[in-house]
Amino acid sequence: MAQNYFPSRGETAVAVTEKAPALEQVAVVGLGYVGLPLAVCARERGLMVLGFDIDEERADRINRGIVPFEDERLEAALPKADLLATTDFSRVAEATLVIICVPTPVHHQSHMPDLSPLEHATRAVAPHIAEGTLVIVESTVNPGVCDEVVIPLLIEGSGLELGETLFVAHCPERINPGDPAWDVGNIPRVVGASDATGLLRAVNFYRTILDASVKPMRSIAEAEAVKVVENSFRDINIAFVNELAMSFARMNIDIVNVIDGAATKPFAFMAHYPGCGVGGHCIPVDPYYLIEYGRQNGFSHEFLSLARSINSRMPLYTVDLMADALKAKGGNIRGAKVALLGLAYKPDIDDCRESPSMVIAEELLRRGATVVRHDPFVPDLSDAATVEEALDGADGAMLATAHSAFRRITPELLRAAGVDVLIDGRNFLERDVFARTGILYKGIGR
Ligand code: SAJ
Repeated sequence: MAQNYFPSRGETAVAVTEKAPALEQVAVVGLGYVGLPLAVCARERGLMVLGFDIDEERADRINRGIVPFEDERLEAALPKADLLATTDFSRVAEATLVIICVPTPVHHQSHMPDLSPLEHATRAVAPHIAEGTLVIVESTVNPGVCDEVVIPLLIEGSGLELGETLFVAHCPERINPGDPAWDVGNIPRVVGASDATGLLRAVNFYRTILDASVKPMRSIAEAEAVKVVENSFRDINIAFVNELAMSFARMNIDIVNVIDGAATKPFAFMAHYPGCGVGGHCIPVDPYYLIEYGRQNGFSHEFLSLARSINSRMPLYTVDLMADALKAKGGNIRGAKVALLGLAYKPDIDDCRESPSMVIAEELLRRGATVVRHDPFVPDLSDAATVEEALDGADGAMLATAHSAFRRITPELLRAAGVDVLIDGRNFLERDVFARTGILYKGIGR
C-alpha cells in the first residue's frame, strides 16, 4: 500500500521514511548565509555536494576555505568540509538534487517583492538539470511563487515534465545569523512538494542531513506560507511592544519592566522588546511578500501593513528622542554632533541589511546633525574606529545595536567625552546608572 505522505488533519506527521542513506548528489545554488551552511552540513554528512554562485570572488574565497561573512562556526567547519564552489552552472547536470538558496529582498522604496535573484538562479539551472532532478527552493517566498514562477521557469528551461522527470519542493530556510544555539543542523524544518515522490525525496534528504524534525506539508504553498507566517508573527509582536513603548513613555511607565512582568506568565505570552527599528533580511521583508500576495488575491492585510508602518517609524521616533533630549539640555539637533553606535541590524554580527541605523543616520543628517558612525563589526561603514573616537566632541550618543562590546559604555566614558545625552535604542544599558550622573538617558519606552 502506498505510504500516506500527507499527515491527515489532527495526526502527527507520518514518518515518511526512516533515515535512509542519502543517494542524492547535491548542488547548492547561492553560497550566502543560507546556502553555505547547508552545503557544509551536507558535506559533513558525507554527501557529494557542489556549491554554485554567480560571484567568482566569493567562489574563490570559499575554495580557499574563507567564509565570506561573519560566522565563527562556519569558519571552523569550512576548511574541513572539502567543498568545491564553482560559477560553472553547466555542472548542475551532475546533480540529482538542486537546492536554490538566493536572496528574496523587497524593492527599497515600494517594498514590493523582488524575485529577480530567484528568477535568475532558476533560469541559470534550468537548462542543465538532468532528468529526474529534484529542485528544492529554500529562499523565503510567499505562497504561490514556486507554483506560479519557479516551476514554469524550470519546465520552460529544461523541457522536463513535472512529476515524471522533474520534481520540485520548498523547504523554507530558518537560518538565524549569530545564534549560538540554533544552526542549520538542528533547526526543525517543514517541506512541501509538487507531488508525493518529490516530497518523499525532499523529506528523506533533510532527515538524512539534519538532527531535527522534518514535517511534511500537504503542498508547496503550505510550506511557503509557514515561513512568511512565522516571520510576520514576529513583526506584529514587535510592533505591538513598539506601540506600547511609545504610549508608556508618555505615562512614565517602563515598558521593559512591564514586558518582563508579563513574561512571568508561564503560558500564552511571548516576550518581544521595543527598539529603534526592525532590520534584517527576514522580519521587515517577509510580511511584504504576504501583503502583496494577499492583494493579488483581493485581500488587504491591514494588520500586517499597520505593524510594518509602526516598525518602520521607530528609527524616526528614536531621532525625535535625540532631538528632544538635546533641546532639554539647551541644544538643538540642527548643528549637533551625534555619535551613532551600532550599524548592524542585530547584536554581534556584521549584517546591515534593512538596518534601522541606516534610516537613523539619514534622518539625523536630514535634521541638520553631524553623524559619527561606529560599529566594531562594520569598520567599512564606520567614521570612527572606536567608541571613544565617536564620542569625542559629540553632543549626544545614540546606541542603535546591542553589541556586547558596547556593554563597556559607562557614564564615565560619556562624561570624559563631554557627552551628556544618551539615547539607548535597544534598552541595552542600565538606565539608572546613567540617570544618577545627570546624563540625560532615554530608552525606547523607558
Ligand atoms: N527586534 C526587536 N524586538 C524584538 C526582536 C527583534 O526590535 O523583540 C529587532 C531586532 O533588533 C532586529 C530585527 O528585529 O533589528 C530582527 O531581529 P530577529 O531577532 O528577528 O533577527 P533575524 O532577522 O535574524 O530573524 C531571524 C529569523 N529567522 C529566520 O527567518 C529563519 C526569525 O524567524 C527568528 O525569529 C529570529 O532570527 C530569532 O528568533 O532570532
